[in-house]
Amino acid sequence: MPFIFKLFPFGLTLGLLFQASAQIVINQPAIDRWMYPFNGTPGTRTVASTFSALPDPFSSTNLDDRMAQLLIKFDTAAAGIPAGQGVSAYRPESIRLKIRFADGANIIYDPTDDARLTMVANGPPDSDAGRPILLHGVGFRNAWTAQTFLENSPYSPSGPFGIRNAYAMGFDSNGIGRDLSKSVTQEIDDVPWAVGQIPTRAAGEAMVIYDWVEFDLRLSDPFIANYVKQGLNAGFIWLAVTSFHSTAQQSSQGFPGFFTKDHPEQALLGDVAPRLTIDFTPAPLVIESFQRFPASQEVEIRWAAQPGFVYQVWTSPDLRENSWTSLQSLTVPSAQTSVWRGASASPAAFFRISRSSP
Ligand SMILES: [Ca+2]
Repeated sequence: MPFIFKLFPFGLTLGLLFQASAQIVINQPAIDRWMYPFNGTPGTRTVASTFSALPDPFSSTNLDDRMAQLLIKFDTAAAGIPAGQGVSAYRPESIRLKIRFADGANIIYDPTDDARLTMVANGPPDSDAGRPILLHGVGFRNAWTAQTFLENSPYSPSGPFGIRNAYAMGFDSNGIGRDLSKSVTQEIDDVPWAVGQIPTRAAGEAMVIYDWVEFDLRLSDPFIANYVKQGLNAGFIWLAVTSFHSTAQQSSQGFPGFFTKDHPEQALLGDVAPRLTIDFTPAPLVIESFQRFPASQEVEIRWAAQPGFVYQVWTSPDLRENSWTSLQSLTVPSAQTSVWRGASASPAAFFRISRSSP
C-alpha cells in the first residue's frame, strides 16, 4: 500500500496514489468451544453440535432454548491486523465465517430464518423444511470477559443448570447486548447476524459431511459493525453458532455437528476447523508535514505512525520503476508521529512511504 507525494521545484503536491482493500484469512480459531451444560471436556471436543431443548419449555426443563452453542474466537491481531488503533480506525468490509459439517443424519439445509413461534409446542408449522444455522456475537457475565474466557472455562458458576458464563448475544433496538439463549421463551424476535449458507446445495436438501456452511455478517447493521470494530481493536473476534434443531422430538439423530480445530483431521489435513475471512480497508496513512530546507539541502517528512506496521521511506529522482532507493525502515511501539530527515540535494525529487505488515 504505497503512498506517494511529490516535490516539485516551485511547490509541493501531496497525493494518495491508491488505497487497496486488504484480505486476511484465518484458517484456525484460537478457541472453539462446545458450550453445552453437560459437556464434560470443554474445549477439546472434536465435533461441536448445536440444538435446542424446545419445544419442551424452559419452565419444565430449566435448559436454554439454544442449549448447545458453538463459541469461536479468532485472534485477528496474530493474523496481522494490528490491535489498539482505536475503534474508528477499523473499516471492515466483509466478515465471513465458514464451519464444516461433521455429522448428523438427515439434517435438512434451510438457508432462511424460521419464525419464533414455530419453535414452541402447538405453534404454527415451520413454513420450510429444516432449521437454519444461525450466527451471533458472544456476551460474557459472572466476571468473565472476552479477554479472560477460555476453551475450558466453566459453563456456569453452579453446574449445568446455572446461568451460562458465555452466550450467543444480539443487540436490542438501543444497541444493548442481550443473551439470546432463551430468546424464544423470552419472546425476543431476534434477527440473526447471519444465516448459514451452503452454496453447493439447494434449500431442502440433506447436508452432507464436509459441507462448508458460510456466514456473512450483517455489517450494514451499525451495532454489528461496531461489535466487529471493537473486536479488531481488542485483537480478536468472538462468534456464536446456534440452531433450533430439537432434541426432544428427534433424539440424538436430528441435530448438526461441526468440526472443531481439535479434530484429528485438522492436525492431519488442516482444512476442517472454523475459518474466518476478513476484508477491510486499512486506515489511511496520514502525512502530517513535509519540508525542504534549502540551506542545508535536507528534507523532513512527518507522518502519523501506528504500531504493528513496518514503514519504509523511499526516494526517486524520476519515478521510474527501478529508480526507488530505500532511505529508512522503521516500526513504532505506540501511535506517534514518525520523522524522517535526510539529505536531498536536488530541489526536485519524489518521496514515497510504504506501509506493510511485518
Ligand atoms: Ca425451517
